Amino acid sequence: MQVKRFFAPTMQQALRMVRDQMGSDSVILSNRRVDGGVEIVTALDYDEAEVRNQLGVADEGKANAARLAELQAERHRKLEEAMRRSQAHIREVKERSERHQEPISAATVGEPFDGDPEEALQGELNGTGESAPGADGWASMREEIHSLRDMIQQMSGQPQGGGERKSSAARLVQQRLSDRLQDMGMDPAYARELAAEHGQGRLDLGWKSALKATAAAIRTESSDMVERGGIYALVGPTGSGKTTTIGKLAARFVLKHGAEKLALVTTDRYRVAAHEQLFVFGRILNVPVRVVDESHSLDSILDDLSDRRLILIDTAGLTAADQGWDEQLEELVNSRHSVLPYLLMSATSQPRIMKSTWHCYNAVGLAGCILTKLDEAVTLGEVVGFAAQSQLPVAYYTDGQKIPDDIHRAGAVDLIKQAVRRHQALTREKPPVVAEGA
Ligand SMILES: Nc1nc2c(ncn2[C@@H]2O[C@H](COP(=O)(O)OP(=O)(O)OP(=O)(O)O)[C@@H](O)[C@H]2O)c(=O)[nH]1
Ligand SMILES: [Mg+2]
Repeated sequence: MQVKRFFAPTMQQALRMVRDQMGSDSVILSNRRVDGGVEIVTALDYDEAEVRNQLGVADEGKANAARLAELQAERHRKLEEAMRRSQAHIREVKERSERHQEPISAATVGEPFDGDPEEALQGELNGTGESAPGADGWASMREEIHSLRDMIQQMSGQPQGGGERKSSAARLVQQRLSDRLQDMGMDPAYARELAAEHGQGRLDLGWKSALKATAAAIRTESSDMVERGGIYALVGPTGSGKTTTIGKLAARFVLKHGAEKLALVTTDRYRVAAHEQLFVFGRILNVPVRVVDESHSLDSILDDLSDRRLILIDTAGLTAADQGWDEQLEELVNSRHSVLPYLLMSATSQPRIMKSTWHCYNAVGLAGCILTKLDEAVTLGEVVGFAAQSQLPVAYYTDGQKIPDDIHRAGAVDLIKQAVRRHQALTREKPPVVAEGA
């Protein structure tokens, strides 16, 4: 938990400072008029149980939430004041020592110090500081520095030692990290797993480390299927964007290489007017469209199209319960041709739907995936989590209905950056939480 005090001439300015420096997740512990303006005390990662523990107010009856927040703010003000006094004292000793160039009596601060007290303080705060040579006697200065360090720890909410408190602080960071990852849209189990692994220290470092690990787990394709050619079948739930994506890929191919080396195929003979959209694309691009049916097997059609550099196969978005599900997937799996199935995953799906879809289609030997509808998703943690967990190479992502513009090659870091930006935009929209009665 990080507590900070802000001062500004007006409430509006003070609130803006809070939002800029603490983000919108901070809790306002107290606000009051003071000489020359307004003072606000806020806390990031505010934890009521931890505050009760720190203040020794275990009994809920003794302090309700608002009173507790006020007590915590008051404690912070006192700590800041004590710290200011301490710093002034150290500065004063240093100046005196420099002015007189003479030993300062052990009764005050001990032996003269020939190092830089600021450096020593920094070393102490980092836990690396040693006594300066000949500084045995400046015990009171050291004491001051130690108490200053304790105050800084208290103000930043760091644990003061003791295994139990340390582990409860670590648990708190992990909980916060897991919450934030889930807030970003990630699957709860995956978020908890990441938090347990990366939430060992500070929350901000854990957050960066978890995102880095997610980016490292995402596999992406190093070449463009439109460039390398081949036979690709797009599979996935109904409405995931298979036909539209085929339109985008086909248009990209025609723009670069012309229409002669491209063909479109559909295995969807299960639904009324199933092929219409594909035939429209075929007509516009001047590309043949072939339909797999009782008289034309997939293999015979692919034999006919053997001179084509790129063949894109559209499939029907069926569920495992639908008639035709097995038949359609078996055609792909049992083909004599090297058909590479790509799963289309909409970014608007819930993580557990993504997981079950992936398990359903895994049987066809997925070669990769295409992430669709990134423009429609509120958060992108779902889809980046899916890519990281499934480890399916991501070929493209799509972010709109425009053909051929709204399809892009995917980079792992780029996807994570988009997910972070989307999450930040979302949290910016939330106003800071105000503790009741503050
Ligand atoms: N906003 C947005 N809409 C998309 C995107 N991709 C596809 N769509 C739209 O989603 C709807 C469904 O897309 P289709 O391509 O028909 O989906 P499908 O997977 O072929 O669906 P079935 O044929 O029913 O299995 C259409 O209205 C598309 O225009 C995208 O990236 N963003
Ligand atoms: Mg379709």
